[in-house]
Amino acid sequence: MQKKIDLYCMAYQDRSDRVRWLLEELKIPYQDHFLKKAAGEMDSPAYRQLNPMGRTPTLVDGDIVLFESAAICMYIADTYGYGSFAPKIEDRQARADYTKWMIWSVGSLECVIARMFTHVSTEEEKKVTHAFNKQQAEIFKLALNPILSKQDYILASGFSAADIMLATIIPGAEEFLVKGNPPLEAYMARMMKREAAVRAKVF
Ligand SMILES: N[C@@H](CCC(=O)N[C@@H](CS)C(=O)NCC(=O)O)C(=O)O
Repeated sequence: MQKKIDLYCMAYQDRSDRVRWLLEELKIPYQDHFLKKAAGEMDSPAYRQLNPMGRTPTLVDGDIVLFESAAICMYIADTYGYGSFAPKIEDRQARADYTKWMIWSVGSLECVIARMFTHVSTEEEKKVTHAFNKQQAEIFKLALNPILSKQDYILASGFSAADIMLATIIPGAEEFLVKGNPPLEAYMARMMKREAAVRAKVF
């Protein structure tokens, strides 16, 4: 029997959500390990061996130890879902698009969404941040809307780990990016209905 994968996390809806969802899609046995930051469990020498920064998620699959959620998802998709959840290298256009969206989800989308929640201490800051959020959402729409208006998934080849990355990150900008934007409302509704996402308690 395949040894269970160990997934270290803080809660269901932290950045381990995307990893858990992908594991559920692929029906791979895994064990959650919920770490209590306040109790110092992310600072223990044993955990710091796995993740020197003391952050989550971290994945242990036999001799493979990985942190960084997009990297973990790429590893799982290539190892257990190659050709379906990750396009094959020889499918050059699909693989290039897949890599682009996997990196974009964290490198362009999530880091800006994280910024949307800072600089809100004063009324003046809130105004500036609100304008920033609206402006950034319009830029994201330029990338996402043309594709999601014509197809159900971000890749023409079908559902992939890239959809899991996007659908776990996009809700962070719900008010600016999803609400009143039909292609993304429909996309998120499709994603939220996936049985594996429900089992992984993503939404
Ligand atoms: N870019 C990293 C972010 C990792 C991260 O910041 N994780 C959060 C939980 S979602 C964390 O560990 N926070 C605890 C802390 O910063 O001390 C990834 O995608 O895995």
